[in-house]
Amino acid sequence: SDVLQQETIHWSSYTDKDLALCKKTIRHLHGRMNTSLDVKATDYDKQIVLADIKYGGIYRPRDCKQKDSVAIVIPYRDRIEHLNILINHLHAMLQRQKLYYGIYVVEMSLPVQFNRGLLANAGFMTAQSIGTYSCYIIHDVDLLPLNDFNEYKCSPNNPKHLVTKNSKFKNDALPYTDYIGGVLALTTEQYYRVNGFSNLYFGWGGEDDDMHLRIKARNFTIVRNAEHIGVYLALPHNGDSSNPPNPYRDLLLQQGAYRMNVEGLSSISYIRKSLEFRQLYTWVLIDCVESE
Ligand code: UDH
Ligand code: NGS
Repeated sequence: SDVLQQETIHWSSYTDKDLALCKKTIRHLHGRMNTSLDVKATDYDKQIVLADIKYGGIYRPRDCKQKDSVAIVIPYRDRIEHLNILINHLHAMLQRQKLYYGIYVVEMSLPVQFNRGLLANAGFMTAQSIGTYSCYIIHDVDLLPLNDFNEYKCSPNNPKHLVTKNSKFKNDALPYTDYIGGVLALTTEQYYRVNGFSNLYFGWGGEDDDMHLRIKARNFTIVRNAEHIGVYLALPHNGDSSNPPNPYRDLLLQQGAYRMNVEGLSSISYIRKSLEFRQLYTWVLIDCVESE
């Protein structure tokens, strides 16, 4: 099997101390890609350099050194086609961007309702314990970045919403100014400052707006790239019957800013049931437990 079970990764096998820092270069980039809706994971297989990806989906460029490291965290349940397409697409793009990155897919066991914020927090904690990343990108499984000038890095001063256009919305336009759904990048420090996501949003909706409240309460603003850069293709899917709209989301949001100091990353309660370093990503399975 391609699954390697181990608790630590042997970082010592990387020796990049003699390399020069990676420079931002557009030489390797494609710009706007013409990915269509009938995209398949195999469309990307030939573009990624498998030999350079460590088990767990961790990659470092060979020819230069990156001082930042990025963890892509994908809250996930039952979307295997999307996952395969996204993972292949991301490896191809992130390698062209010469980033030092790892990909973490975080899943929660049934029958508990899906909780994107809690999964993001669990992914953050797991990745932090494995690789002490400097930047975290919380990523929907069904969104493909179409312009590789959309660099998967954090902004040092403010959280960055990497989405400027999304094909799921009318005219691809973001639905409201404060919308930060889909793909959001926070430095490790920013993630701690806002106390992560709320863990209380079970079912669909609101956890991203709650995160926006937290960001605002800490006097951060949201930054975005120019409109033609953060372009995403939304892979079509039916509504998930297992992820119905959360009837409490408006109520939760009303008290969001008051709760943020005590509820979030600091209060998360879960059991890690599995950790697998798969060939193209690290897979984490958690069980929710009631917090006291
Ligand atoms: N996700 C899963 N599996 C699920 C639910 C959510 O993997 O069953 C993850 C996945 O990363 C997804 C993200 O959570 O990209 C966001 O969930 P979503 O794609 O279901 O949300 P979206 O807003 O669609 O794209 C929701 C359709 C139902 C809307 C009902 C409210 N009017
Ligand atoms: C808002 C939701 C957000 C969601 C956004 C876009 O209404 O969580 O719509 O949804 N907020 C609340 O429900 C409080 S979408 O059109 O992508 O399904 O991200």
